[in-house]
Amino acid sequence: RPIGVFDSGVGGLTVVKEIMKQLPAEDIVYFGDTARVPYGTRSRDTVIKFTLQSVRFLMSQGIKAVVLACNTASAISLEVAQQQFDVPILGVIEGGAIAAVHATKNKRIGVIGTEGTINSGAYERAIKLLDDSIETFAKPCPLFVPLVEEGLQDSEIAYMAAREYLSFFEDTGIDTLLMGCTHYPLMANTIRRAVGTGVKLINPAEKTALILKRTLLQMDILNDGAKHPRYRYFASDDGERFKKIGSSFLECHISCAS
Ligand code: DGN
Repeated sequence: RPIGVFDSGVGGLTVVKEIMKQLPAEDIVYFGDTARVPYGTRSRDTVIKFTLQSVRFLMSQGIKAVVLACNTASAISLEVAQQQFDVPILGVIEGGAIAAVHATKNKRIGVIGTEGTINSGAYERAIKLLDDSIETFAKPCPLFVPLVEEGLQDSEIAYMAAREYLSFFEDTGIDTLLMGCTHYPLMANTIRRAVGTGVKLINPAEKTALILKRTLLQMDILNDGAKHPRYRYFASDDGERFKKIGSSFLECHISCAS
């Protein structure tokens, strides 16, 4: 049975990429809610409603586990989703927090994400739970998502936006910056240019894929046999745009059903 991956749009493919790398034998069904993206600025209740509907769709595809690749959906609706469905459901917050706590030496971590993710305080809570002596500093960077979707992640406009948002961290002394949004790892070069090379950048997807692997292994449902996995992509709107942006995110051509 496949792993279901859900995102508000195309960004979750950065998480799919990590899952493909670390669990190369697993089939994947991806659902991007492109008709209703972005989730980042929506209310709590709406994000929960959209997430549950999307997971229900993935369940209809016979999946054995779900990854909420969307940081906003993970931050707001993970617990509710876990209560509603009887397959393991993972978000990306835990993995991101663990990786950041491991990476920091001076116990000062910055967090960036959508407004929904930052306002939820989910990353700060997860970090404090692991080590309450760590100080966190959080800043929403809403322009990064459209910049990446337009393919402008390495442009001067992106650099200006990064300088504007990330100057917030200048006097905080952070040594680690958690990229708490699916799209931000694709902008890592520009983010690094803006914060300097002394700050470690964390992509939550890497640790999330490892946690997924461990979970499947513990439940004895990890597929480590045949290496010809099947990947299927669904979007709730406009398969063409999903295909175009998704193919560049995954660095390979994909097709999509809507
Ligand atoms: N996938 C969303 C996230 O990781 O928070 C970003 C896109 C959005 O819904 N704004």
